[in-house]
Amino acid sequence: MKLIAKRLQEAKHVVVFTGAGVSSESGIPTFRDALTGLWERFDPAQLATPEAFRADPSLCWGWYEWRRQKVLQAQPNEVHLAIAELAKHVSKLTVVTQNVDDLHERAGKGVIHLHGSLHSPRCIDCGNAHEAALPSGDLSKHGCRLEPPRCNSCEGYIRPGVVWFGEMLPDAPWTAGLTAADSCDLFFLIGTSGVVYPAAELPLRALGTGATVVHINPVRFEISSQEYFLQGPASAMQALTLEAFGR
Ligand code: BJW
Ligand code: ZN
Repeated sequence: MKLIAKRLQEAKHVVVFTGAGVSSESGIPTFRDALTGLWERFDPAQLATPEAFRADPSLCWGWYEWRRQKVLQAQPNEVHLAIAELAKHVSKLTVVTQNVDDLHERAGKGVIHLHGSLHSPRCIDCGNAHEAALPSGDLSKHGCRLEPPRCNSCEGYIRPGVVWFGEMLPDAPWTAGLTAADSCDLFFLIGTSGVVYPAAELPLRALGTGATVVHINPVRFEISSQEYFLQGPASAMQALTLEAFGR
């Protein structure tokens, strides 16, 4: 902790790269954790691909609206807040997230969304943005079907504004993520299983340009043999910020 706190004090550009583990303490389920992960109960191929949406729009839309409602009811946790606080202490902080919630923003720090957002639905046919109304219908349990709204321009179905498997990451966030990873001197990887590409390339890019990479996760696994590993929940980020900068 002391060594990493010192690197934090000296860093010119810090990148924080987050995954579902960071929002788990706000009550948002991760994807792959045993027993609690979203995909313990649902097959991603049935919900998180464009083919799945076209095959059963109501099942897919109902699942995403259930998740969007959960996010709207959730609050940023101490990790989101610690990351926002860190921005006040370092010369430059870029937050890159795979998360599709808005908890970093609500904690006060703008982020690069690699995998889109639950809050920016669009037409599956013409791509027009659709204003997200408050979720409605019976969303009491997950697995409920809900007919998606229709596009005002072409009558196509409205889809969630997230990036599904087999889809390209949106250009601007992906390029911004690469630029940040290539130009930082300290890179934190927090609460992600690191199995989804191309996002999982970012810590390796940072290592490749000589940055210090710090991995925080309750479950130990390596992304290379060169990163520092802090085993434990994402709240280690709060402890690090305190250690480096005090209150
Ligand atoms: C805590 C904690 C606490 C818990 N504190 N930590 C074969 C090889 C390589 C690649 C591929 C392949 N086959 C297919 C691909 C490509 C594919 C891919 O990567 N697949 C792999 C899974 C194999 N990628 C794509 O398709 C991407 N596009 C692409 O490649 O385009 C090019 C292309 C185009 C056309 C054809 C082919 C290629 C797009 C990927 C989009 C991913 N989208 C999702 C769903 C978003 C929508 C939704 O929300 O439903 O994004 S997948 C899902 O995983 C979601 C997440 O952002 C992403 C990452 O998950 P994350 O955040 O890591 O969560 P978990 O649950 O995995 O991990 C949580 C971690 O937290 C765990 O480690 C816990 O221990 C930890 N934790 N509590 C700290 N308190
Ligand atoms: Zn349309």
